[in-house]
Amino acid sequence: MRNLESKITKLIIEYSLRDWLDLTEDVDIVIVGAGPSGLTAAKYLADKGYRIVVFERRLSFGGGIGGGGMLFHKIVVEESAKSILDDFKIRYSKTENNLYIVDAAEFMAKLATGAIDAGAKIIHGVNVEDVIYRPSPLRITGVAIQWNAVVLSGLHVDPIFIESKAVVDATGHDAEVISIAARKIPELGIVLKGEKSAHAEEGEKLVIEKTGRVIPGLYVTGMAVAALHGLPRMGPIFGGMIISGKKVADIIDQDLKSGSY
Ligand code: 48H
Repeated sequence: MRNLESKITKLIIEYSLRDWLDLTEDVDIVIVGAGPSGLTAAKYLADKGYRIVVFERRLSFGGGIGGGGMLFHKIVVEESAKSILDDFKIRYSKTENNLYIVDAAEFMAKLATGAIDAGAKIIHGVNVEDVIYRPSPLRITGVAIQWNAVVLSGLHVDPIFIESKAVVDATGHDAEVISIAARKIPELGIVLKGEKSAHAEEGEKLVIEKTGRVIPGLYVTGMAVAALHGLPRMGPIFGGMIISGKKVADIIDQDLKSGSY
């Protein structure tokens, strides 16, 4: 080995490939999207000992968190999600309405740190462009992935595959994974209703209520729940997102333990 440049290159390729080789045989759950719901699900599932990979197409964490509310750098969280803020050591100011004000940058940084510290692997710049399915019994068994840089380039390059026991659509407003599965595997019978206009209380309540398994092997959390079930949006209040992430983690855990996933 000659110069430092060569050593840098060798180490990056060698250690990245080690991780990628692990992903070909060692993933329990693929989470698509490193927004609030995906990161929360990643932490609680990793805490339970599952091998988690989060694929995020951007080179950042937090999804819609960073924009706060119309770029004002705070977001709001309800009392019901306080224990999750505490689990992630996220600081807040409590207001008289039992609403908590959180700094957007701290929220996304600590959600990501919590997921990573629990053992979840987060890989940036990777776009999930399709799912893997098996017909009998009909179920989702993993994802097809592509570098997002390739997607943005418009080049025709085939994806590679990552298998898992469960795939979580945490892609936000467009419910991208479910939308692909609905379009390309019509026998799944998935109908995406599309998100409704704002009704914050209803949106928060129903997103949590409808979080869960869509079809065997495929789960939904966060705003993707609203897109799937036709639920109202809620604006920059995030209790529903993180409670939904925790709930999907609990449901997947139950399903995997009972073998009914
Ligand atoms: C890889 C992908 C893909 C893909 C998307 O939008 P998010 O923040 O999602 P949630 O549901 O965790 O949180 C929603 C919240 O941020 C929000 O927008 C709210 C509460 N809105 C209310 C309102 O009224 O507007 O994060 C999703 C992440 C993003 O980082 C995407 O880049 C990523 O998923 N992503 N990554 N492959 N196919 N699709």
